Amino acid sequence: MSTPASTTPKLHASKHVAYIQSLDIHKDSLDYWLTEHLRLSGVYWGLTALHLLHHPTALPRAETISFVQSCLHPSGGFGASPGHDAHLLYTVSAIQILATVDALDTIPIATTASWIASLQQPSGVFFGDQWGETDTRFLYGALNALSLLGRLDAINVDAAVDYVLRCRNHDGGFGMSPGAESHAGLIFTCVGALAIAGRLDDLDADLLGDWLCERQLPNGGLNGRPEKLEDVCYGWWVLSSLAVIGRLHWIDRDRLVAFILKCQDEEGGGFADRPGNMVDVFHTHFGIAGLSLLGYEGLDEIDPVYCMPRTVTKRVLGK
Ligand code: 3PZ
Ligand code: ZN
Repeated sequence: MSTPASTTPKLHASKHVAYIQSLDIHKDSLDYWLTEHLRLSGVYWGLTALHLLHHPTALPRAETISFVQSCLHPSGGFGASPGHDAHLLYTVSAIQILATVDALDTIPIATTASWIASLQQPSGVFFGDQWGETDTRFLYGALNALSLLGRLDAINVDAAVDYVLRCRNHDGGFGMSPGAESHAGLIFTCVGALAIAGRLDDLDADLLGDWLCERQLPNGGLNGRPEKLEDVCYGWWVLSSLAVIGRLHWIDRDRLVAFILKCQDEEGGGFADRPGNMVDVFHTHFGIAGLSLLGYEGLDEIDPVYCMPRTVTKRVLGK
């Protein structure tokens, strides 16, 4: 017998708020130091989840801003923690955090925008840092951050779009570079980049939508590519891409909601990648973001392109 209403747990919102707050309080714990290399992104994941849960001030705003400031380099880029090298991924997190708490005016916008722009290559793609690894994650991050700063004019947007379109495959998906296998996380970056550039018309939405829908497995969860296991974070990459191309209704909403809710730790709070595993702030953020996109009651609305609260992107971008 299948009766989802009786077997699906509720969202334990206050447990998740307490879990995220606890990450910031136990600064002497081992976990805190293990995540030092991704701290600034961790703050973005935690803060965004708290906003969606209607607890925007559960992390103190002034401390959040001064932590972001402490990760700033003279170059204009940001590192994961104070003293770490600047990298595009953490620079994007810094800008997303400051946009969310309405404090973009606390950083040298022109310097940061030129640092990001300096990472663009003639092919249109971006390096993540001065060491020269490229992929579409960095390209999406650059467009995301520069659009929030109002400085898309600092880069060659058409070249970036051309590069994204070269990463498209015959199955309708996208890979990390031209010719690479389709992967849901990279599809999110390519679809997001095209959305920010205003070039979604260049997509075959039906073909891509079919590939994305095929990611749903019998237990309701979504995987990132064929033959792989389901994972809460892939729920987000697939779902947000479907939302951006206007095909969110193509997946089985109720079964995905049930899968995500089963990944909660009902006692300690937080979400894991799949039921029964250890929770972390990354999957907590993407679990709540996925539920928000699915219209789960009591959550603030998320912007599928920026993965930030819709109220924030409306305020910053004016749309
Ligand atoms: C996780 N990173 O490279 S990571 C990340 N993964 O920094 C953060 N789903 O071992 C946390 N897997 C947990 N807190 C996992 C971020 C990865 C994604 C790994 C993962 C997620 C399944 C195996 C890459 C945006 C930014 C970065 C990524 C994706 C999207 C890890 C392993 C890798 C990483 C961190 C911890 C626990 C948390
Ligand atoms: Zn995951």
